[in-house]
Amino acid sequence: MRFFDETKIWVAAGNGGSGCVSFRRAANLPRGGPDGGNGGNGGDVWGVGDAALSTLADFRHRPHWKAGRGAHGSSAGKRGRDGAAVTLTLPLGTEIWDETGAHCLADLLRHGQRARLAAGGRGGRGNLSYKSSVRRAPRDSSPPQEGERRCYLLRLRLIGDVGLVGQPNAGKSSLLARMSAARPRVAAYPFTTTRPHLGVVEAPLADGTPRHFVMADVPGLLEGASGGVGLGLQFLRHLDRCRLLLHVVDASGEDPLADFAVVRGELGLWRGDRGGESLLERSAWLALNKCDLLGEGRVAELAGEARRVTGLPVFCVSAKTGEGCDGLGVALAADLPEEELDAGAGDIDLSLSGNSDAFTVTPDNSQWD
Ligand SMILES: Nc1nc2c(ncn2[C@@H]2O[C@H](COP(=O)(O)OP(=O)(O)OP(=O)(O)O)[C@@H](O)[C@H]2O)c(=O)[nH]1
Ligand SMILES: [Mg+2]
Repeated sequence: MRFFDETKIWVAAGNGGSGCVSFRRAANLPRGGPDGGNGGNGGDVWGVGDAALSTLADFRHRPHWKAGRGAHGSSAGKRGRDGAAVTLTLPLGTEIWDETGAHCLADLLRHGQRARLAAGGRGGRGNLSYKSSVRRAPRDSSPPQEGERRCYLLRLRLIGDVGLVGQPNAGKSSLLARMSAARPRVAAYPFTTTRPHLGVVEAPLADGTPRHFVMADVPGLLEGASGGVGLGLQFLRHLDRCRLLLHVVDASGEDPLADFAVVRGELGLWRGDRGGESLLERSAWLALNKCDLLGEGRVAELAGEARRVTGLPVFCVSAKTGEGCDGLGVALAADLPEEELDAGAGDIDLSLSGNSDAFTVTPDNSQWD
């Protein structure tokens, strides 16, 4: 399946139903009075965050969504039925942008968090609602409102704690598979990974309590990726939310530190679409992978050199044998702050017309005081 992380959607909320103008007629009841009911409200369109999804592919195939219209009011004071709402389930980390992609309007970070994308139109008032002590037989009705129609750009920015970066074939997917239950494809050729993968890593804290964090594996970066070489830099967006970048370098390669420098260079050239800090300012650690292919002396020598040159915390691991992986997991768990990702993440209203709840009339008696 192809991975879609950006797509446009068009949403249309339902129109309100018309209010009814009618008078009660019965053989035994002359002048029965007005009895036209209000129209029902049109349905809203909602987006809701769902932790079980990881792509926007559904919306690429089906970009138009429409909620139901409100039914018309009818005689005997009957109010029309409200239109059915439509709910779009979106992967966590979906950002809702305006149509032009210039402003990010909302960010779905929590499972079940909702955003109203378009408000349904209010139903029109029927003539019953105009009846008063002085107006016994009103023939008025108010027109129903139209439902909102909006176009949004959806962008997926996956949520991970630790992002794996490195050149193709460095062993990023192997490391993710070793440390979590995720099973991304692993093979001895570059660009085995063509879309981001997430895995949950469990590692104990110093007091033995287990800590979970999410590790994100994205396609490898080549020199010139910023100019479109390989798969380019497009997937770096998914590392934007990671609190820590874990560089994975093939320690058995010709010049592991030069490989690392190439990746750092490309990270520096990436310009996020939300501004903010460059990925180079993000905390970074270095994992020298494939250490099983090197002699012990060479590993120690390389690790020392890497610490000196990069100034980063360095770990020697082998995704193949598992050596050093548990230690890396424990160190990562200890380093990650207990952060509330969803702090303050409540429901969001993006509709322009505000709440479509029924009319409220507040009498203003101040002039009589
Ligand atoms: N000997 C050895 N081989 C490894 C180790 N880790 C990964 N490999 C091998 O290296 C090759 C590439 O591994 P992947 O995990 O697919 O590499 P990747 O970084 O995800 O590559 P892309 O997805 O193409 O960017 C595979 O053939 C792995 O079996 C390791 O620790 N030791
Ligand atoms: Mg891979």
